Amino acid sequence: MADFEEITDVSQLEELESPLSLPALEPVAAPAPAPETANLARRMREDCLAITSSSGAGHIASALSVVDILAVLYGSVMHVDPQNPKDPERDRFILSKGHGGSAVYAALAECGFIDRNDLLKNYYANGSIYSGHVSHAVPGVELSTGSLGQGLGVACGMALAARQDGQSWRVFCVMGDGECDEGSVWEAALMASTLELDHLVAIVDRNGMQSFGPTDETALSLGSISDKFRAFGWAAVDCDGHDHAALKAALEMPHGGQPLAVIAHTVKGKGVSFMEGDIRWHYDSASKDELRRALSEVALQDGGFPAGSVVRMGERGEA
Ligand SMILES: Cc1ncc(C[n+]2csc(CCOP(=O)(O)OP(=O)(O)O)c2C)c(N)n1
Ligand SMILES: [Mg+2]
Repeated sequence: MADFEEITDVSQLEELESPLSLPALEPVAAPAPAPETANLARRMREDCLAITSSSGAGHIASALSVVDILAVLYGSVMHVDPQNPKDPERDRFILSKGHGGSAVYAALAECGFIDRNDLLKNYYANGSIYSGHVSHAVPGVELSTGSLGQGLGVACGMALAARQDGQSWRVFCVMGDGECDEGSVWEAALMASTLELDHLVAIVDRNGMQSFGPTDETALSLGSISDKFRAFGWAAVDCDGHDHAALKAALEMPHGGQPLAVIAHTVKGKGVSFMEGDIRWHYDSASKDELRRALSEVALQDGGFPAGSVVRMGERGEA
């Protein structure tokens, strides 16, 4: 017979004897099942926080912003094999906003491409393959990036190669919204629609911030990015970038004959309350105390985030 202090599960309450008179348990609606990738995202957040904090590296908020996008891609959309990272038939992934590289390493570690302990020990160390901006020296990484605006052009070349070789693999390219200020992004976007690169999916991490503040106040005004891609001849869709079911549906949307742009509305620093939307965390990394607080919040996130937890750009009064 369990004592009240030993109760760890609601079902054990029935085993309790009086004199404790407990109120009848109200029937509650069953929670929506957690998407299979929510657990992966939680582990990735923990890895990103740990490696950036222990090494003193920056860009943790940029990594947390894309964790859910990468968890859905690696966990349920892309065809990739950790045992065979160079499989010629694999889908290709490019993180064009290379400063968020810790999120890619975390995905690769959690999916078995690289050794997690090796990553935890050597991230950002002198001579290590795990540089802060993502490096193709790491198994599973297709392209080193960091100079913004380069990834989409390379992704176009890959998608063209897939089609010319009669292959069915796809290319996924994640860009930042601040990165979309680069003219080279729009030159590549025009090329993709001109060549009808339907193997290509661009994902924009629309967190509304870049390095020094909000995108529209500190740099160029972006307005509706999906409207811009449509005007450039792409299929385009907006979605909540932390809702895994919405992301999966958007990434798998039929887009016959055209490249697809998914505008994922996100929160920079998502998952750690004191990092969300605070520009400090573009460059800063968590102290030991801050890391402890952050990890304790993330530990509770196995079920993912409720749908609609992101304020859409249009609702903030932007076009
Ligand atoms: C060509 C180029 N210009 C400037 C930078 C410096 N820089 C690094 S991150 C960053 C902001 C990027 O913002 P965004 O693309 O929105 O990514 P986020 O950090 O919000 O994920 C800038 C300007 C760079 N890396 N490359
Ligand atoms: Mg941004």
